[in-house]
Amino acid sequence: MLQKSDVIHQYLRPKKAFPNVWCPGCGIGIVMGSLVRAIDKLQIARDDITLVSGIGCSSRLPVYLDFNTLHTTHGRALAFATGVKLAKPKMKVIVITGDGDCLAIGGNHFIHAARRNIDITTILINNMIYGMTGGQFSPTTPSEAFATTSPYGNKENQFDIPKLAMAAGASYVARGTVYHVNQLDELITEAITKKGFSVVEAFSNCHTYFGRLNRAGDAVKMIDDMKKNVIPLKAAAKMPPEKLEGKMLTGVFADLEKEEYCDRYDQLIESLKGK
Ligand SMILES: Cc1ncc(C[n+]2csc(CCOP(=O)(O)OP(=O)(O)O)c2C)c(N)n1
Ligand code: SF4
Repeated sequence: MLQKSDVIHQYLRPKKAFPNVWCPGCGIGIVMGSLVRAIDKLQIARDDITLVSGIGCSSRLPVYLDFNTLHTTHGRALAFATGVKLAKPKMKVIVITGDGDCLAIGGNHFIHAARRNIDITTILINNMIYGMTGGQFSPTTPSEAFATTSPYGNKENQFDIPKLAMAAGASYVARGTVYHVNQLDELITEAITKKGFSVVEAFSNCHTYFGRLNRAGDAVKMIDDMKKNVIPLKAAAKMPPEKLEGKMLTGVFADLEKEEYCDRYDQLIESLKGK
């Protein structure tokens, strides 16, 4: 029987795509493992899955996996994914995106995909910086944090991804980290099975840029800090606000039953037949 850690090898494109571009210790590979284990657990046929990404270190992920894959332009993964889903409503469409890709240039697509509640799963890898282009600040870079474009500290406020996704209309919203791998596997599994727009924020480390510029340490230190700074939502509900200061909450923020966009579109077509 395959070990849990070996499952991923069945789904790689070893000859075509390797060696990979990621820095040693980057958390994006951990997210890739979680995604593959979720798909393997659900036993979805490869041909029934399309992975769509934009541009960025996070967005390289689908390149290494043997599914239908679309590596598109920066920020536009959700726009392409919407097209795929409308053309092939039975397809499981999964978007892999970074905080810059999804929330800066792609922010418009993100809120409107959530507003429509279209049946797409978005895995948003949040490393709080633009990794691929050398460490510019992104919409999730904390206030006063350093980036190559904020040498005196970032003067903008950061998005809270779960709150943004919920306010915009997503039906499933969760946050996990690359330290809490078993939980991340479960969140991604639930998101894929959920009908409607589902979002999993996967908090990850970019030690090469965020870590170095903010003296947050190497990959091991940054991942270890996730263990120390994270509180599960259920535990947080019983804690006083002062104990939650500076902590990150993880778990399922929303799991709602809402009408889905492709279904509404089908109903419209049905109602117009013969008219
Ligand atoms: C239209 C356009 N604008 C800008 C870029 C340059 N660019 C490539 S990746 C990237 C940022 C990636 O950051 P993020 O999405 O957070 O992913 P990460 O690399 O951190 O995983 C940018 C600005 C581009 N390729 N195309
Ligand atoms: S630059 Fe950062 S996000 Fe990109 S591969 Fe390296 S550690 Fe990962």
